[in-house]
Amino acid sequence: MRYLTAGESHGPGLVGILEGMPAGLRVSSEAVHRELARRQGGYGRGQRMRIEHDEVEWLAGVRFGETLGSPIALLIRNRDFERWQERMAPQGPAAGPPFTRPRPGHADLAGALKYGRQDARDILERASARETAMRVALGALAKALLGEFDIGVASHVVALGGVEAGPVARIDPEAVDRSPVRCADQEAEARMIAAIDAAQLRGDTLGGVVEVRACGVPPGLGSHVQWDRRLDARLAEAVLSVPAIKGVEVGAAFWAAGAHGSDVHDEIFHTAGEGFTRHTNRAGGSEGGISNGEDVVVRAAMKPLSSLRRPLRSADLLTGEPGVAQVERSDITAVPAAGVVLEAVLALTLADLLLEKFGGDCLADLQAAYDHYLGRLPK
Ligand code: EPS
Repeated sequence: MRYLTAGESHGPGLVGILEGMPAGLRVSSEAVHRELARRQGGYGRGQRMRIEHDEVEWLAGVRFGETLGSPIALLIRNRDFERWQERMAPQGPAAGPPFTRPRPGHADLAGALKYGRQDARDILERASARETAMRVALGALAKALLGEFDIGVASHVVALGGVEAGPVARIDPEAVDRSPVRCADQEAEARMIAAIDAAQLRGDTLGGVVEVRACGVPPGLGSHVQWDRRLDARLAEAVLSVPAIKGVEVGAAFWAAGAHGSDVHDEIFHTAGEGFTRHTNRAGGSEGGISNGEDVVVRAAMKPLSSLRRPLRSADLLTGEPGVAQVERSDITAVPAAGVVLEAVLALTLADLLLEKFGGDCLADLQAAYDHYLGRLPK
């Protein structure tokens, strides 16, 4: 399964194509819209989320609420385009002042140099995190497929603006979604909100760390036999493909790097009828690049957003003249929303790995292969 997206932040809309989804999966607008609404929330978002009300239009690949096996094409219109029609017109004369003082940390400068553009808006419109709306829509379809196999994906914020949440044994997804910062630790939540308020007053932005977990993942997704089939590699690629994510951790990797092997590795037990079990999951559900039947646990580090109301020093793209970066409207933090995006990309990756192992052009074939495999695993 693979997907592509297109669309500029203030252009007419976002387009997504998902190829390889088996036929016969029930997919609903409600399920997609629920995910899109989750992504639009979170304390610390800016004005833009009051303008948008993301909804999909089904363009291809679905009939009467069921996938056809053909590529699925979706459209999300940008409501803000109404105000940007001249400045983002696909045809006609150039309008609006160019964006020439690049923001440190954004794609503005590197992209303008690479693509030979005189106006960094040609870059920043696509480098915008607006694009993640479509990934969440496609991810909702991947979640629907995983749901048929009782695989669920959830996330929570474990750090924001330097405030760390205490450990949680199980994520209650509904409680997390009720939290304005999507944090399971209420005491930390209050301090995160205070940190966002303080950053707003300073005209600054905040990053953080999000944990994403997939439960119900069978042993056997990914493979040790080739570098690009390793589960850890596939997870890392997906996570790092999300804008502003600069770091990834599978399981307790950074702690494990400083610990003894005897304290790190998850001992193996066997119970008749249940099969192999673990009492710990420091490996994050992956050993040798293969899922081991435990929850897949990934953490992502998000840098603070690079659009600052109190800008950093920069130099003009066309003249080199020193000054400060151009100010663009933005969010103070998008860490809570990033959790929803990370769920989507993890779901898309796991759905892809599921199809890689079990194949199937229609859901019934996939289910038969899956059941046969589970039946042959020792109990
Ligand atoms: C973004 C800047 C803000 C965010 C936007 C990402 O938009 P605007 O420039 O219109 O105020 O709100 O995020 C979204 C639109 C979204 O849907 O998440 C940026 O520069 O990356």
